[in-house]
Order: sequence, then structure tokens, then C-alpha cells
Amino acid sequence: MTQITNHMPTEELQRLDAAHHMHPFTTNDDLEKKGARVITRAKGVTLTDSEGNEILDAMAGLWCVNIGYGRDELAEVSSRQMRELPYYNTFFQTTHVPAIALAERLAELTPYDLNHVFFANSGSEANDTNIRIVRTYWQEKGQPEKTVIISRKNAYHGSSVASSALGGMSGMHAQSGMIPDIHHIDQPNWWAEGGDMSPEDFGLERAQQLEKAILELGEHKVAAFIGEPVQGAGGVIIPPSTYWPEIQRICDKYDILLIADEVICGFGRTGNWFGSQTMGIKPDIMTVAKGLSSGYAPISASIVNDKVAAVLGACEFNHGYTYSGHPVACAVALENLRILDEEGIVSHAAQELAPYLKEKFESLGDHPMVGEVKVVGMMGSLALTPDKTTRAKFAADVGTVGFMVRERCFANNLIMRHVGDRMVISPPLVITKAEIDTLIVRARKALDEGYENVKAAGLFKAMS
Ligand code: PXG
Repeated sequence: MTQITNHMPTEELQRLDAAHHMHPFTTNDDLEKKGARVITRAKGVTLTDSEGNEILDAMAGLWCVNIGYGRDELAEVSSRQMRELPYYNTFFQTTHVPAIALAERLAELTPYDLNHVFFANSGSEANDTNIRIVRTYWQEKGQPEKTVIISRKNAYHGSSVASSALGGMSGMHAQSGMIPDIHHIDQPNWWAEGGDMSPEDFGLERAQQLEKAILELGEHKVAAFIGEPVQGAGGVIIPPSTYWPEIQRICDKYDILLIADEVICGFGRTGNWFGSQTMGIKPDIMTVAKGLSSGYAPISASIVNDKVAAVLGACEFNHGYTYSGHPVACAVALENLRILDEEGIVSHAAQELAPYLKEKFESLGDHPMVGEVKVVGMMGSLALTPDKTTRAKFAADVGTVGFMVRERCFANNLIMRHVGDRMVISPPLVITKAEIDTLIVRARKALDEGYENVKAAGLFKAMS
């Protein structure tokens, strides 16, 4: 058996990786030609790769390491918990202290009467749970025909077959098909789809598609609406101010359960503990994951309000995972929440860092290839365009230019993602102002170099 360590040559690690490890959202055969970057260590907001490069991680991993890398406290609680009780389940009338404590803490942290927590291990699993929760809720209320869940195109709710059907990513639908009774309306992406409308009128129009869909499908058939307060994987799409109030009005009017998918927005990302608070939403159900443990352990939850819990609690809920409420993951999450709160990380990010990040990130708006720049709390995006005034798309496949800029980010030791031709950031909430300055310097350099490459490839022109 080969002993594989951090000290092996990068090419050897890449060769073994390409030979045996299938990566998510990757053309795996390509890894044989160009190996994956091997990350070996991380501290604060900085990753180190096997070549010794120090990379500023402006994506907090995959939108999750809110607390930053390298917190010993989390390693210590997990080791303590593993020694004391490494595993026990929460099925069949058993429980344990870490699950009790985390559920109680989440009930306290979440707004309104979101007081009841069902644990899972990933955002996908929690959203699968939500599908079963809302359908069971209406069955138990004697309205079993209410099964349809309305979602949005370009939403991301996970990668399992059910949660990806709930999401609105056509590439995922193409590979696994749909599940019954999911309906998609258009997203509130004004930059790409707003045409000549004002953002406010456009926001209303997109929200009113929900009402149209309810009336078309039949009020008696619609169970719930799901949305990310701010779409993350869709490109950090911050909806116009008119959007969420209208969605809320429609859900209230037709008695439709409202699910806020807070997997990215939760735990300080948007300038409050939850994106629902930033956007003024009052959900019946919240999905949380990622920042719940800052990615140090896999854990997620569906958190439901008193109304939903009262109905669900009366029946046996035929649902659960071996690792629902895993004691080690719960202990890690609890410690993460303690640190986020007691060290004032969420409030400092909201009051001090977010305005600074906004000012600096917006300064990139003068770049010839940058159109809209949007920031909410500690997440932001910029739209690349060949023509700012007309918000034109490039005369190339969507994502070609975004990819070219992302390549230059990588080359400049900055992790900034592209979603199509939008560049997105979501740094750890512990980033310093000096590190934000470094982020901006590297982003501008990547944009400049990307721009030169785009022009050289003859792509700096608008689609006709
Ligand atoms: N909901 C939302 C809003 C998410 O962003 C999930 C659910 C699913 O969570 P899990 O833990 O099952 O992955 C997510 C996940 C990207 C990217 O490329 C985004 C996510 C995951 C992987 C990649 O932006 N979001």
C-alpha cells in the first residue's frame, strides 16, 4: 500500500488523484492532463498548496468557513466528544447532550418561532427533508393533494436527486431528470433578465410570477415556496427590494409554506445571523448547513416553526439519517456558534467589515470589463460585460470569459469563483481589512490580465 502524505511530490499526488478520485462538478478525464491543485494546510483566510503557494480564499471554501481556518477549539471539542460518545443515534426515543444543546441553541438564535430542529448532514439532505416535511404537513392537515413546491430557475438547493430537482440548475436536471410536483418560476436577476424595467418593477414582476403559478396550478395543489434569501451558487443574485415583501404577501395570502434556504446566507453571511432577517422574510422552515459548523464537520438542519411542528409532531415522521444529530458534528457546531457569538465575529463582520468590503469591491466597477457590482454583508459579485450601458453578454458561450478571469485569479493566488460570467466572493467572516485590500489588489490584477486575454482571443465584443 502506498503511503500518501503531504510531502509527496505534487505530480505524484495529482497522478494518484486523477487515477482514483472522482471529483464533483469536474470533467474527471481532464485531471489527467492538468492535475488538481493540492491544498495541504489552512489558517485564517489563507490556504497553502503542495507547492508552498499561499492563497487568499475569498470563497471560505465553498461558502462555509465563516469562522476561518485553523481554530484549535473545534479540534479539541471534536476529540473530547469522540472520546466520550463518538456515536449514538437519535432514532427510537434516544437522544444525547450535543444534539439537545445544539437544537436548543438554534431555536434561540433563529428569529420568530423557528423552534424545532431536524438534523441531517448536508444542505441537500436537509432540503430533501423539507420536501417530506411539507408534504407530510399537508397530508396530516387533510389536504394530501397539496404537494407542489414552487422554486426558481437558477436556484441551488443541493445535489441529491430530489434537492437538485428542487433547485433550478438545468445541467443537473438533464443528468438525473425531475421528481414530480416541482415547479420553477423565473429568478429575480435584474442584470441578466431585467430588460428595460426598473429593478423595483422587475422585482415585483418576478415575485408576482408566484401568484400566477399558484393560480394556474391550483391553490389546492401548492404546498410551499422555497428560495435562497440571496441566491449564492446562482451568482450572488441580490433581489430588488420589492421582491421578498411581495413573495411574503403571496405566501401569506394563499397559505403556502415559505422555506428559506439559508445554507449560504445563514450564520452571519449577509450582515445578520440569517439572510431572512436581512431580506425581511418570515419563513415557516429554514434550511441551514455550511456556516453552522463553519465546514469543520458535516451537519445541516431543517428548522421549523411552531405551526409546522404542531402538525408534524402528531404523526410518526418516517424520515431520518444514521448520522442525524451526530454527536461530534453537533459538538463542533455548538463550539463554532459559541465562537461566532462570543468573539463578536458576526456583529464585527456586519458593522466593520461589510461596509469596507462593499466600498473596496465596488471600486472594481471602473474596470472596463465590469458592469454591475453587488455586495450584501460579506458576499458579493460582479458581472463581466463587453458593454456596461447595454448590460450585453459576450459573443461567446456563457462562462467562457468568467472562466478566463478565474484562471487569472488562481494564478494570482486568489480564490474567486465564476458563475457564468459573474465573479463571486464570500470570504471567511474573520478576514481583516488588510486582507480585503490584498483581495482587491489580486482581483484587479486578475481582471486586467483576464481582459488582455479576452481581447487577444477576440472575445471582447457583445453578442449580436
Ligand atoms: N442550498 C444552498 C443554498 C446551497 O448553496 C445546498 C443547499 C446544498 O448543500 P450541500 O451541503 O448538500 O452541498 C447548497 C450548497 C458552488 C457550490 O459551486 C455551492 C454549493 C455546494 C457546492 C458548490 O457555488 N451550495
